[in-house]
Amino acid sequence: MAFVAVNEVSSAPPLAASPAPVSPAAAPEQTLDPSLGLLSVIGDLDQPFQRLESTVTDELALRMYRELLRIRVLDARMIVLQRQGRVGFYGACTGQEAVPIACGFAVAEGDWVFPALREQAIMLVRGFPLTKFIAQVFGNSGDVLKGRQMPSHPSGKQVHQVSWSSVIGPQIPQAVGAAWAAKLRKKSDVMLGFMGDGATSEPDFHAAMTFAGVHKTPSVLICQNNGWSISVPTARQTASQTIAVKGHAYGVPSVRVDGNDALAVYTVVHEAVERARRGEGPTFVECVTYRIGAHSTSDDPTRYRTNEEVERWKRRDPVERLHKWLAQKGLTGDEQRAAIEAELDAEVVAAIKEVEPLAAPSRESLFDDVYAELPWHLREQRDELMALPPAPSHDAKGGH
Ligand SMILES: Cc1ncc(C[n+]2csc(CCOP(=O)(O)OP(=O)(O)O)c2C)c(N)n1
Ligand SMILES: [Mg+2]
Repeated sequence: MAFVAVNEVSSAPPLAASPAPVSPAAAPEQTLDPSLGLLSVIGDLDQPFQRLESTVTDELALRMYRELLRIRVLDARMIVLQRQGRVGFYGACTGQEAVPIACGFAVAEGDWVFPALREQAIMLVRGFPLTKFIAQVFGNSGDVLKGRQMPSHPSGKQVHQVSWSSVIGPQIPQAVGAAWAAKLRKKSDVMLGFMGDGATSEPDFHAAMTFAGVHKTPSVLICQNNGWSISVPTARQTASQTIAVKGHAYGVPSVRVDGNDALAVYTVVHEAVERARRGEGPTFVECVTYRIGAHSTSDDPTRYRTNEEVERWKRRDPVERLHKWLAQKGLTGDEQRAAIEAELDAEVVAAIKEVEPLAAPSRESLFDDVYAELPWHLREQRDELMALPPAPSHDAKGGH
């Protein structure tokens, strides 16, 4: 691949939760295997990295900045709703926002997204309405999925995004299968398949990578390595030097990128998407990042990781780093940021107000969308259900 990278290193020690990167002992200017180093545009890292030339325009960087701020505001509001018992569950991507946001901009309209657990924001970047997104978390009649999915498991046909996968792994072969179908049908659509570091221990990872390599599918497989699989550190998932390097065994070109650098993620993923579209096959991308919050609203991360580790990663915050980069170019400032955040927060609050009072999905709708014509036994069940008195009001309890 055409990634131009030179080695850089600062004197600070590497971040502990990240798999040990290859020390760039080689002279500057020498290009390393991109699956072993760490490609970064913004740089400013306390560990060795290779400088990547950005393909992001200032205008695109500002659009990404706004989306990063939006998902952070939205996640914070959703967690409050869950803590107040107004929704049952929410899975935030706090600390990992750069990956979904940059990927949302790297794909074209016809491409499909097969998310894992932390990429739901891609659908917002691609134009899915905020109110419908929030209605899915409430699971009420404003939800396009009619309340049938777990809260925070949205999908949107109109923005080509399937549901996030709480089951770890199956979305990877699904993405590759869909890519193969696109190739057989001679379409130019590219499939993005996401996974966490934990998912790379699943047989589905092996199946998907094998198939992608053999059939040269137009797929980009992206691992968000956030250092943890709930309470299991990445070092207990694999003894491999990096996750990206595994791609070589499958014949899939692989890249390891600074996942907290939206500019780097966009540059790498956009090139991989366009490569796939040109018929040059799949790419495997490891994005090195960190989950600042809990695994989900059902998790207490203080039981398995130290505050010190969290604080170290907060210094690599993807929102702060892009803010600083833009501010240095005179493209934003603290006041501008505060104004955007206030505007986005008002939008989120207004959307919650609009959506929360909506009624639960109608009981009758339970029987829709499976059969073109309802079989007799389901007709009987529906009639029996509809003859019952209305159900007590919806309550938000539930976990995951
Ligand atoms: C097949 C399967 N095994 C176990 C689980 C329980 N589980 C839910 S999330 C998770 C951790 C996933 O870690 P990772 O893939 O690194 O993603 P992350 O949560 O860090 O984004 C596990 C083990 C599951 N949902 N499905
Ligand atoms: Mg993980």
